[in-house]
Amino acid sequence: MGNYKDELSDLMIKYDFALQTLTTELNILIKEYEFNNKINPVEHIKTRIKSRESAIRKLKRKGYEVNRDNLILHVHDMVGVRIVCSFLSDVYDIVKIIKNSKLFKIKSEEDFIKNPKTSGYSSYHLNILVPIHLNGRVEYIEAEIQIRTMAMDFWASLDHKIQYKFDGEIPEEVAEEIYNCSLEVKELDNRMYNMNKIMSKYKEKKFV
Ligand code: 0O2
Repeated sequence: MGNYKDELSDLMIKYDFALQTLTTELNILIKEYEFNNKINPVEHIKTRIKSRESAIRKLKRKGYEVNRDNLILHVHDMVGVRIVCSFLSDVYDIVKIIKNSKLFKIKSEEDFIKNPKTSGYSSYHLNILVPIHLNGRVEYIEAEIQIRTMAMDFWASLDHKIQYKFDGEIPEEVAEEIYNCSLEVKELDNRMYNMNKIMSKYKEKKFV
């Protein structure tokens, strides 16, 4: 394991460079959007590099041997960004501006809002490739961006705590209850979305 950790040192530096590039580009894209549209779609952004220990756990959970190649191939969220928005419509606007960025390449995307996971988890996932400049050449590093509303974020952090508490073996009645909560989160997001539409109608009137 000691050797494996040493092997990973250069990778961890690349992840760090990718996260810095990604964060800078995201901040620019979001500021530009705010300037053009006079709204603040983002509540907060969280970034992290997945720890080596967590990456090893993920590889084992997926049934892969723990080595550098498998980490690059099968752990897609070593570099992770979570963008938390106020309203559902903001989530899709943020997805659009990221997909329009000239800097990133889009690797894959999954809309767990339209198609939630069986747990009830919902969020929009974009897996992108971020260019980093190293020793005079460009290398692309994968990163996962999760975009969700505050209500979805509240649900996901609670669910994460529950999964941790039961070590993934969640009792049936708890799983059922957390799933039911996800339906209420969905309902709340829809109500907030409609309320926001009504509010913008009033805002328009005020400025006419
Ligand atoms: P952590 O601790 O948040 O980093 P992939 O990354 O695509 O190789 P996976 O698990 O097949 O791995 O992909 P998926 O399903 O897109 O999940 C990636 C991340 O989404 C997870 O990372 C979680 O952050 C989040 N996620 C997915 N499903 C759930 C869920 O049911 N509940 C919660 N709370 N979060 C979820 P990690 O590494 O599992 O966890």
